[in-house]
Amino acid sequence: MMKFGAKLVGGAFLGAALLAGSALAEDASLSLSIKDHRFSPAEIRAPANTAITLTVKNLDKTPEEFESKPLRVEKVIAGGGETTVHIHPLSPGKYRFFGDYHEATAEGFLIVE
Ligand SMILES: [Cu+2]
Repeated sequence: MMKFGAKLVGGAFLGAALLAGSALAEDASLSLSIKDHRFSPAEIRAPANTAITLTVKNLDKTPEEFESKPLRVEKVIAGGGETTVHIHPLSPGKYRFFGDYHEATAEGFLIVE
């Protein structure tokens, strides 16, 4: 009985240590701008299995909505404003995003590799 208890405590301690370790891992920081209703750069790259902090600056005077279905993001950015998008660790792939208010021109891809 005691032996089992000790094992359980040890396991919980290891779990907590692993959680602390992953929380300390560096996020990948990316940034892009919107200008004339286009993303610049229109392709951004990030490492797989890494949390991403993406800063989106809207250099236009009109608002834009940064949206991505595969990334499950939908965020309005005021004209001249910026926002930060937190993206969970991803598998390798090509993830599309777009400006919902100017979808004809505002399109880009996050390439995870
Ligand atoms: Cu939308």
